[in-house]
Amino acid sequence: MVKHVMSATQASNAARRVMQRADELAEISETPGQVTRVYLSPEHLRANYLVAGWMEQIGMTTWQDAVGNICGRYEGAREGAQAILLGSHLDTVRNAGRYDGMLGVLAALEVVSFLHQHDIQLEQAIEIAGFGDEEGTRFGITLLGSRGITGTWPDNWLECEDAAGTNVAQALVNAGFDPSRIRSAARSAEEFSAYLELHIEQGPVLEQENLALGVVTAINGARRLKCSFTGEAGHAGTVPMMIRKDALAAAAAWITYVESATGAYSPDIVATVGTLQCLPGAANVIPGEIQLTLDIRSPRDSDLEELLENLLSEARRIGAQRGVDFSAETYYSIRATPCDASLQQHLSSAVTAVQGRSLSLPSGAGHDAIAIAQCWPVGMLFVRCGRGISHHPAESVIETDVMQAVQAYVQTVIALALKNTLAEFNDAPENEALSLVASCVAITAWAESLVAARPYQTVDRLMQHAAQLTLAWKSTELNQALTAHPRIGEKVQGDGTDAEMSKREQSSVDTQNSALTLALAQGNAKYEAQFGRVFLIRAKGCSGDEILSELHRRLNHSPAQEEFEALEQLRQITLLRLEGVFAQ
Ligand code: 2AL
Repeated sequence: MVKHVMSATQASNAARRVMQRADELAEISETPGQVTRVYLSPEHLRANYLVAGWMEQIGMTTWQDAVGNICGRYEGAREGAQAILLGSHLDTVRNAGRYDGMLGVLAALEVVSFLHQHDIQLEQAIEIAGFGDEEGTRFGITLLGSRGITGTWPDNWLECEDAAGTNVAQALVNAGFDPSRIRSAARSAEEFSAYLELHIEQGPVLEQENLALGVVTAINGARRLKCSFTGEAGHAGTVPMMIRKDALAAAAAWITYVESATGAYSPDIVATVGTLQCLPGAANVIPGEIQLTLDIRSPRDSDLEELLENLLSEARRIGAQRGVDFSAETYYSIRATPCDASLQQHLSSAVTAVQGRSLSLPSGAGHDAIAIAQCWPVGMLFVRCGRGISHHPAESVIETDVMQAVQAYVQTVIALALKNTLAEFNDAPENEALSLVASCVAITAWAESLVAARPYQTVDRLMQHAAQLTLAWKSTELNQALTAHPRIGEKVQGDGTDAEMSKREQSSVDTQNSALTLALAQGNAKYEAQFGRVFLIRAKGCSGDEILSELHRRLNHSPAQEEFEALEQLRQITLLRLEGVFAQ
């Protein structure tokens, strides 16, 4: 059975590559010595080009979509399979750090690199998106990349202007895109089963807990309110204390209440009075009016609403006690984005396996996952960053944390992408069960016997029975099976599952080495003249030269010896393919 765990050495190599690539991406900036990369800029396109190159090195097909996201696909065991989408963004704030967004894209590349290196094709495909805009640095509107994929760009976005007066439509044209085609970036619901995003925490919780990784429960919902306390201004020297209507004293009482009540409510809800203006603002005048803002955030909308109601009624109570009016108006509101429970569970078990325990925490910052959650279940993995600093050149992560992050990411993706194929095989109607194993070998009777003996308790039992059945094969079965095995060294034709499998198995002879191709063609011709059928060998894992020398060795066989050998090779190819179908 294929072993799908990333070793410490593999993870360490992957983490080193992630750090190097983050440095390489950081060089692509509009301001030398700083990192600033904004949507639809020449730097955005250069970053896309660089990332596409990395995607192609690990067997992904790539494309830049109609809103400027760079996308790659690593095919599953069946072409056109539903995919798990991994992603984050490649744009930055001005004078940014080098990990916010980029770390998620680079770690996703390491997940696919691991699959590619080990020739693992999962039940589901893996796609990676490097989103073009999450931060909203250029146009003041955010999540343009991820909302391109969900197809939810509001109509008026094309008219939004940057500081130089260039609108989104013109910027698209300048960067080589067609504003009338942005809808074509949208993906349909069935294309993805889930979205995962790895991101730096951008806060201090993991560092305090001395942990490299955490699992996000939800991206906080938020409200911002403009509040005012209106009392009565008066002479600071003449108005006695007992009859004052001091707006600042009321506000001060309320601010301390906001702090204590929020702290007591629950550990993951936060509220902040971040601005305060005192009118008329003179040393010798009793404050008549206070304008302030309240920012409140929670991973649960219901908690946010309950606490907010409590805070506002306390403000009114304090005001009433002091003869001061209180009013509040919401000017910004976003609902919480809960992460999918099952994705959280998958992430938590991978994190526990890697670092001994898992910690769940909400995200205080916004992410592409907010947009994606409108269409697909989302899960997020947080990586510790130094002192919680982000949106700043001092943003940092450590390589050993990235190592653990990549290990947990690989484990999660593989667990998600491997459906329980045995259960599916046991329960499927006969024709579906047949088609699941049909591509292993073109011997219908074998597949029928395998299906007839269902259910199997374990994959091992299924493999044992399948192997047993192959022992009955004779020359009739061999000749039947050969129809599905292209000659070694010839370009594999067709696009069915068996053709795909042959192509992968024979990848070592799919080469520009014309001497090898010629020698194989000559050997094949000789073999066919001698034995009357195509030369068959279990090609997976063999180099082109090894295959050629086996071909020459087997030309010395007697017909009976060679039939025995060819049947043995056919058994091996079949069982290897079957193992691939039921890999877990
Ligand atoms: C093949 C094939 O399709 N897969 C494999 O391992 N060998 N074909 C062949 N002629 O040996």
